[in-house]
Amino acid sequence: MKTEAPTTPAITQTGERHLSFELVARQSHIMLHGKPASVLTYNNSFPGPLLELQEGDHVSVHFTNQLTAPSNLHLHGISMSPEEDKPHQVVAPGESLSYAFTAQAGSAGMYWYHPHAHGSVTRQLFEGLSGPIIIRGEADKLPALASATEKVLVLHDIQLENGHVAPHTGMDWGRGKEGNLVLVNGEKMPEMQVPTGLLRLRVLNASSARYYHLGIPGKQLHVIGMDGSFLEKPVAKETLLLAPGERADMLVEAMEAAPLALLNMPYSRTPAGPSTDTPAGGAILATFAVQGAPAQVELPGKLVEIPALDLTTAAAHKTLTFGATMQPLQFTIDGKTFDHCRTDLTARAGTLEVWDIVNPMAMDHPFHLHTFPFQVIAVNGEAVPYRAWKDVVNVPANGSVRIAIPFEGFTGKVMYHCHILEHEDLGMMGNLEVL
Ligand SMILES: [Cu+2]
Repeated sequence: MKTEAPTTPAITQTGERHLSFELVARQSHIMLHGKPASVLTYNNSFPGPLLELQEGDHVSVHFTNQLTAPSNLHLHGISMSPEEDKPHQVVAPGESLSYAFTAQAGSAGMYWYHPHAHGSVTRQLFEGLSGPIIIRGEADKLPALASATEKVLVLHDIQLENGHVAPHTGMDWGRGKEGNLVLVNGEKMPEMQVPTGLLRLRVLNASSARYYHLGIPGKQLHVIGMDGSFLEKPVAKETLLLAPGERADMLVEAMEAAPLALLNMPYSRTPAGPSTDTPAGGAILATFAVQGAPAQVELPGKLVEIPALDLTTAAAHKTLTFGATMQPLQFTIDGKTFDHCRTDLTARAGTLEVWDIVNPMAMDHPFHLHTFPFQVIAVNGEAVPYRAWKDVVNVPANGSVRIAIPFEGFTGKVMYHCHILEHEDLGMMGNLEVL
């Protein structure tokens, strides 16, 4: 990343770190892919600056809205009190608001921040507002990871017309707009110099609707983390699908000085809709110029312990069903569009719940829950063979996903919604109250 957010660190006598970050949202005139562009930024940076934390840190993020419209800040995936997440509260132009949390033990992973003012999330994010957060923990100190070359990759597509961000068409609101300019850390197809050895790629899908189907020809992706946790041990994959809002932490064995290309492979998230713009052989997202003498690489073994959840102890079993209406175009969960004041679901603090999220539509929808990380148990009835703490899960078209959620640590009202932001703004969101 090019920039880091201005921080005010303070270390207390007990050795605890208190970090305070400043983020200012504003319209900025920057260069994108060699052309002047008027976009929205945090701290004049596209994407926003990396907030780098350690488990145990006490963090406060001071947000100032210098846009001409209401906005706010959501610290996506962070397990924090609903009273501090406060996505229902908007910040008027010229006003500020602070968000505080403690980076919990076991929360080492990748997170991000973006606006969450209902009705204007899509456009504010599509026009540029997003930034990455990384929390580091004990597993980051394992020799294999400490010696790896780490690259943080923020994937954010955009579309420019005469130096301004192109508007949404009617079809964009239904399908989710995919910008024709796919940027990695604000650059089109950047080339990064890396030494031979293990390459650690930490990828954030900060796009409003575009899916990325990641692959590196000739290499396996050794996935070591997803969203808000490490996996217990690396899981080798040929390709990995990253829905909007999801993050992946992957190791690549770069033993020799030979270039590597990170590709976006074709994937159809709307079987009934128009095909995507990705060519059959994939589109290059970024390249890595690997340099140096041939290196021996060793993948890490055990990373962390993720508890297996005993589903027989679940206090409740809920089913959530996605839907839509055409006139007017709205998206629904359990037949309802979002109502700020309504409580759609309740859960008891200290209990485990199992949710089946059912998608009868001919289009994928990524499901996101605030504050409470969950484990994905099964996708389309097929058990997931590894454990991770997730906050976004893709629910395939005409499919379903089973998740298990321990409601630990906090009470209050939190949101759940589709992370295709057009759908969220058009109603595909609900309120859960944990009592
Ligand atoms: Cu959706």
